[in-house]
Amino acid sequence: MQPDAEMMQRGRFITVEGGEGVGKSTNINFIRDLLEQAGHSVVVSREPGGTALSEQIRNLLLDATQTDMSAMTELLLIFAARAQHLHERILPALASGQWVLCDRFTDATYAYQGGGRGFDETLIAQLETLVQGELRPDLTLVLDIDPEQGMARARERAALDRFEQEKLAFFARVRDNYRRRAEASERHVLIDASQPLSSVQSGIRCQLQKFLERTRQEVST
Ligand code: Z5A
Repeated sequence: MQPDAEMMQRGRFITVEGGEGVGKSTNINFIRDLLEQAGHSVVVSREPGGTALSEQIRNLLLDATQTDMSAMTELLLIFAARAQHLHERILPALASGQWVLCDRFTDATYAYQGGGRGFDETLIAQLETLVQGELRPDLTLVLDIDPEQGMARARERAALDRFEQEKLAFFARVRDNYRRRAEASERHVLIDASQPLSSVQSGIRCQLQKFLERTRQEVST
């Protein structure tokens, strides 16, 4: 098959990002429904996680009793989970023409391990290339909210995990990193997630319609 034909047949990779309690889980099914209405077969997944092995790694990462985990161990576990997720789920789905919709991906690593923990972005970029090769999402919706408002939403829901125990300053750095990356790239779209759900979803619908239109044009030219 010619590379162009492969590209046309390949599914698209959409990620949803943002800080705590921003509404990713709430909006994932809404996004899946819009994509399915447009005629696409959609695989919904999440990171860390998405396969049996990667979900075990997720449990380690979120376990609030793992108070001694080093930042390097955390970073490498995240990429280990991602390697398995790509191998077992994401790459086969994209190759078969399915669309993959993922709750968090490597932008979260830049935001949490880069912005939050202070790792040099060059190191994250090296791991990104090692694990993903050239694969990057085709569209990333970054839901943006003041961390205090997001934490208040998250707190209402359940016991706090290992990440959620971090201080507000950590989440402020996470947010800054997401916003900076979103401003610097065309594949990211920033959505104001502080609004009522219906407004957030109008914004998401509008961005997805633009993306679907671009995809249709790519396939027809
Ligand atoms: N992590 C990392 O460090 N590095 C990485 O590379 C990756 C991840 C991939 C697990 O992620 C952790 O892994 C995460 C970063 C780290 N850190 N933490 N914590 P996760 O995505 O599973 O966990 P999360 O960010 O904590 O997700 P969350 O708290 O479940 O947030 P959410 O999915 O964005 O929010 P939600 O559950 O949809 O909504 C929260 C509440 O707000 C809920 O009650 C909703 O009904 C309500 N809500 C949602 N939208 C609205 C609006 N618009 N108005 C009012 N209320 C709303």
